[in-house]
Amino acid sequence: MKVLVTGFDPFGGESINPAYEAVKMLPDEIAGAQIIKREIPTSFTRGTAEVVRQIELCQPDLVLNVGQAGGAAGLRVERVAINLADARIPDNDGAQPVDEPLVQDGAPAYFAKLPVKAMVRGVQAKGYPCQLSYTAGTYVCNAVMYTVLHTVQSYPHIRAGFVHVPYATSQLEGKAAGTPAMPLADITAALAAAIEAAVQNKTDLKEQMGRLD
Ligand code: PCA
Repeated sequence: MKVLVTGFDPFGGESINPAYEAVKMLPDEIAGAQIIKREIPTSFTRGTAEVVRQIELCQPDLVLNVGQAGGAAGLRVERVAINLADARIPDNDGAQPVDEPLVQDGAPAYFAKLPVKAMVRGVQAKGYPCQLSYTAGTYVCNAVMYTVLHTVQSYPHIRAGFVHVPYATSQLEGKAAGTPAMPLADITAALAAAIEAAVQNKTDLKEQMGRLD
């Protein structure tokens, strides 16, 4: 089994992106699956095009895209991607789309094709903070998640989804006191636990993980 794992390049003035830093440090094999690691640009156009190119090139069985969610206290396994770009800051190409669909006449949203609850529990079982999330935002991460889920409509055997990771501790300098972060080694280990759960669980857990907000 082949797993394509991507991480974004730095954006928004940061000098690293903990997503790609952690992806880079993943082992080459998790739960018997081969891990293929790629960096993708934080760009609405180039990031989405590159991930589709990598899917066609690598022919993976499972795709997990990973991005930074600054301010998150732990990992966030994303359940939903929406057909909307509304950028609070320009991407790495200077593009700042407002209220634009990602795919003209595309489905309003897609659900992750991964056992998201099993992934949350898998990460928590290793002692790392992790939550199920019902929005991946409206920036490049959501765009990549939506594009991948749209693309795999034509490859029904490919399972796919997205995980957001918090700031690495090394990024905290100059940020407000109390900004949450995790050591990069912990982000990497937590990500590996999420991948292990995704590889090992073909169906999701049937347990309540809903939210009221
Ligand atoms: N995080 C951004 C885009 C790239 C990344 O790592 C996001 O959450 O949209």
